[in-house]
Amino acid sequence: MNTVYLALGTNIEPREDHLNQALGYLQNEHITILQQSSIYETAPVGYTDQSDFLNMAVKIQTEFSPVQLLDFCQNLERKLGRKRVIRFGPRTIDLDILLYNNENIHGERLVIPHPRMHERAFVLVPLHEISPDYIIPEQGKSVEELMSELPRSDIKDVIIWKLNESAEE
Ligand code: PH2
Ligand code: MG
Ligand code: MG
Repeated sequence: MNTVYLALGTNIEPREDHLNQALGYLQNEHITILQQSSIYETAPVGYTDQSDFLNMAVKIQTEFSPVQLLDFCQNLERKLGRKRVIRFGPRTIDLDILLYNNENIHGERLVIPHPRMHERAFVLVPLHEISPDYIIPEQGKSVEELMSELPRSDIKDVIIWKLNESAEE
């Protein structure tokens, strides 16, 4: 069994429905959701002329290989109506594989750890809620350390939108 962290994002309404639908499909005979963060509202990063996102992180267990999981996630993105129009642009749902066990993967289709995760508050803040001490391979730093290196202004743009009470154990 493999332990994997995923990041979910959406900025097309109904945003919460898109997250809930994705979570529903992620719970299946090949994948078990172990933990999920609160839902955060976040200012768009990169391409800024678009609506605010809802973002969250989930910890799953799966028998899928990295590429099988990527195929699954991309199919799910299509099922939920994602159209790839602008890179970094608006989306009904984005499912990114952040971490796969402690592996470093540099494939044609997949780079793990996700190459931009360490600089993105909308990824690190939700991930920190469920796994602050996880050491990110490649960086050799914990989620907590990476988060503390981000500009304060980035962290301020990530606000709890719906608290998940069960995330804090
Ligand atoms: N995803 C992007 C680009 N910018 N900004 C926020 N706040 N949240 C995202 O999920 C996001 C983004 C590309 O995947
Ligand atoms: Mg993404
Ligand atoms: Mg993506």
